[in-house]
Amino acid sequence: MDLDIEKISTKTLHFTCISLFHFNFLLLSAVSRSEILASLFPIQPVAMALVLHAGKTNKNAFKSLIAAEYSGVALKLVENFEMGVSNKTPEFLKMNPIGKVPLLQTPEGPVFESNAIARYVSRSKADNSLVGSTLIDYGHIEQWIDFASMEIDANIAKWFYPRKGHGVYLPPAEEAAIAALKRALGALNTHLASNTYPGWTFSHPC
Ligand SMILES: N[C@@H](CCC(=O)N[C@@H](CS)C(=O)NCC(=O)O)C(=O)O
Repeated sequence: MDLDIEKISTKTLHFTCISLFHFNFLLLSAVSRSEILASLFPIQPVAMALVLHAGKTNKNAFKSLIAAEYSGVALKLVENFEMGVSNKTPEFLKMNPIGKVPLLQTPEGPVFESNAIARYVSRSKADNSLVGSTLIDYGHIEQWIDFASMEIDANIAKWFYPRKGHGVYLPPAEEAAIAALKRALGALNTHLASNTYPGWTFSHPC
């Protein structure tokens, strides 16, 4: 994959962002059992459907929706969500005091932060191969989740949002974000040259 950052349009950027989260969770798929995790945290499968508060196109909500799809976990989006309205009601703020989405409603109470929600959803299924089964699996899973969030998503956001008018546009700041993103994608490119998926060779979980 040859990278020409200058040629990437904002549409492509948005797509890249979404794909990265997809990829982020695909990489969880290669391992077979979660024995160590299960012994550390004996988890009861969640019987009731989980409800996710977010708009239908929220990239951060895709993380847990994809994890749920791969895991066969029942997760439904709340109906009639309206950004800036639904997430500012007193009921919502009681569940997430910062008033941001996604937010997950579980039988045991709410969970916010998209990565935490994706982990919760994946772990809500007993023996889920998505969550890894050894210490090094967990290290790799956390490594790529953090990498996607901090090295890729954060730099895309610094580039994308000012261009969309959400934030002050400063050319040197944009240049720095592009350079950092290019570095991260370069590292990912190097890794993918000899690995099918970032942590290990992908095998279908079913
Ligand atoms: N770190 C949070 C970021 C959440 C976030 O920034 N959500 C945005 C939408 S993508 C939001 O709810 N914004 C509304 C607001 O700032 O009031 C996560 O990963 O869940």
